[in-house]
Amino acid sequence: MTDLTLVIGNKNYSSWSLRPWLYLKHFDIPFNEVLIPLYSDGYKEKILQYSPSGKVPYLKDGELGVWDSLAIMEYLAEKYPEKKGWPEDLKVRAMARSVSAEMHSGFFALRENMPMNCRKVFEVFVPPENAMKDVERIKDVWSKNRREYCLKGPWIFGEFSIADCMYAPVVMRFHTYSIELNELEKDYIQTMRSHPAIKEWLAASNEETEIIITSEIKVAP
Ligand SMILES: N[C@@H](CCC(=O)N[C@@H](CS)C(=O)NCC(=O)O)C(=O)O
Repeated sequence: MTDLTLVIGNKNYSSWSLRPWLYLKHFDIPFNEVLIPLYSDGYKEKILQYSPSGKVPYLKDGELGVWDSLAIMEYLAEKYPEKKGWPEDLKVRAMARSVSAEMHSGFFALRENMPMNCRKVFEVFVPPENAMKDVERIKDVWSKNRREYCLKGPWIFGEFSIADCMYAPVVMRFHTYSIELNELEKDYIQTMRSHPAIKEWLAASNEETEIIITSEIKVAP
């Protein structure tokens, strides 16, 4: 029995939903899940029954509602401090917050040109120049921090943190669009894709039948 309900979109496509879902699963926090297929008939009204923003993800904790993926994880990190959502060290925590905020407020070309589509793999895909800049910046974030914190664990800052949840959808995108990676980046993708929760998410994505056409049509240039 739990008071927590997470409202999410399609697992195949909803990148923002994946973030707090992974957080809850990774830290074994029990929750109910409500999935509203995005862009299906009446989907907006259904979301608005929960979230004033009209967007997913949305977390209901009893009478309290929290929306926006990062705000939800911040709330969960405070509600369950023993789960350590952020790195313990002040400086590492500042870096984890910086890369999380950078992801939350940027990378628009990547989002636009490489939508999350967990089921799909485009074997030949050359991102447009502006999206490629985003890809390179993300690879820098992963490689630099993986080098620095590798002794502490396999995640961006060693131990699993909110930063990994923020970048999980990019892992899916890099796989879908067959982005060239160095060994450190490949290891990170492998770590994320072998996480039991991610395997569960991917298996559920494969079972979904809804198609969001704007996330499907990508022609390799
Ligand atoms: N900044 C928000 C973005 C939420 C968002 O854009 N969610 C998308 C789904 S991935 C959505 O609800 N789209 C439906 C719509 O805009 O009508 C967050 O981090 O939660």
